[in-house]
Amino acid sequence: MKVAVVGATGLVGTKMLQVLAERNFPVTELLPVASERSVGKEVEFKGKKFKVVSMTDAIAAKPAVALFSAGGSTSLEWAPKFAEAGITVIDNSSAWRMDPTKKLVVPEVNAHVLGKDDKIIANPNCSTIQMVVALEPLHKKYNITRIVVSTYQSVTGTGKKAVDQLMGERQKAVQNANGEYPMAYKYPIDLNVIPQIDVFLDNGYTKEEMKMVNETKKIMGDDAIRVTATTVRIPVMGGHSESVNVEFNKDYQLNEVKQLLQSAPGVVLVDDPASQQYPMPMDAHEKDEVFVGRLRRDETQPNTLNMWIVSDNLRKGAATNAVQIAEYLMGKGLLK
Ligand code: A2P
Ligand code: 11C
Repeated sequence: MKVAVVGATGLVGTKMLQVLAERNFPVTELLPVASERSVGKEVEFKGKKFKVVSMTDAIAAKPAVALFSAGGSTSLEWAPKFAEAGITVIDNSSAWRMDPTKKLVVPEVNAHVLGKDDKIIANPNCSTIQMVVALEPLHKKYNITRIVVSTYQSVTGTGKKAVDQLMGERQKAVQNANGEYPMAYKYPIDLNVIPQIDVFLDNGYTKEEMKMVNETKKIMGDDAIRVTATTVRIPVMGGHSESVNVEFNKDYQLNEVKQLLQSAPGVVLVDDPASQQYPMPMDAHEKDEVFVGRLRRDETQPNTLNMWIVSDNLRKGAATNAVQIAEYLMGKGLLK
C-alpha cells in the first residue's frame, strides 16, 4: 500500500514513520512530505533513506492513505485536495475534529463510526485520547455523568522547540553559562509548572482545556457528559499524566472497576500502592498503551472515582492512534 506521511520531518511525523515500521504496516511505497524548504531532504524508514517530496507530487502519486501532522492551517488547505484525489486522510491537527461532517476516532472507543465515505478522519488531541481509552469501559458499565480532569503534560506535546528549551535550561544550569536557547514558552519550564497549554479563550479556559471538554463528548458519543479541565505543562518528556475525578450515575465496586480496566483494550492497570506501583511517564515512554492506577473511591461524594492516567503523548496520543485508524480501515477494506 502506498502511504504518505505529511509532516514527516516533525516530532509526530517522525514517530508515525517509526510506528508504521514497528507495526509492519504494509507500506509498499513511502511518500514523506514536508514544507517546500525540506523537499529533497531525507528521512529514514525501516533502515532506508527516503527523499521528502512536495504536497503536489504526493497527490500525483495517489497513495491510498495520508497521515497528516503538519499543523492545522496546512491541513485545512491540503487535506481536501488529497481527499478529492481519492486519498484517505487521517489528520492529527485540530482542524477537522469538531466539524460535524468529520469523524473523530479513537479505535478502542468508536472505530465503528467509520465508513467508506470518510475521506478526512480526525485524530483527537493527545490528552483526550488517553482519557477516553481509560474511561470508555467504565462509561459502558456505570454511565459517566461528570469528569473533572487536571493534566500534567510533557513538553513533547509542544514540539521540538519546547524540548530544546527544556534541555537548554538544564544545560545552562549545569554549566552555569549564559548561552542562548530557544524559548517555546513565555516562561522557563525547567523547575517550573505552567498552567497554560495553548491560547486562552473568552471563557477563561485554554484551547487545550476546551479540546478535552468537546472532543470527549464527540468521541464517546454522549453530549450529556459534563467535563471540566485544567491543563498544565510540566518539565517532563515521556508522556502526559492526568488526575481524573469521574462521577457515574450508579455505584461501582472498586474490584469490578479494576477487572474492567484489566480487560479493556489498550489499557494496562498498574495499581499496587503496597509496593508503590503506579503509572509514571518514564515508564509509559515509547509504549502504545494507556496506563491507569491510583484507583480510589472519592469519599466526599457518591458514585465517584479518582484515577491517574498516563500515556506517551507522541504514540497513543498521536502517531499510534493514527496508524491504528489506518489499520482498522485496511482491515475493513476501506483503503483503496
Ligand atoms: P518542515 O520540517 O519542512 O518545516 P513540528 O510540529 O514537530 O514542528 O513538525 C511540523 C511538520 O509539519 C514538519 O514536518 C514540517 O515540515 C511540516 N510542515 C510545516 N508546514 C508545512 C507546509 N506548509 N506544508 C507541508 N508540511 C509542512
Ligand atoms: C500539547 N495536546 O500537549 C497538545 C499537543 O491538538 O493535537 C497536541 C495539540 C493537538 O501541547
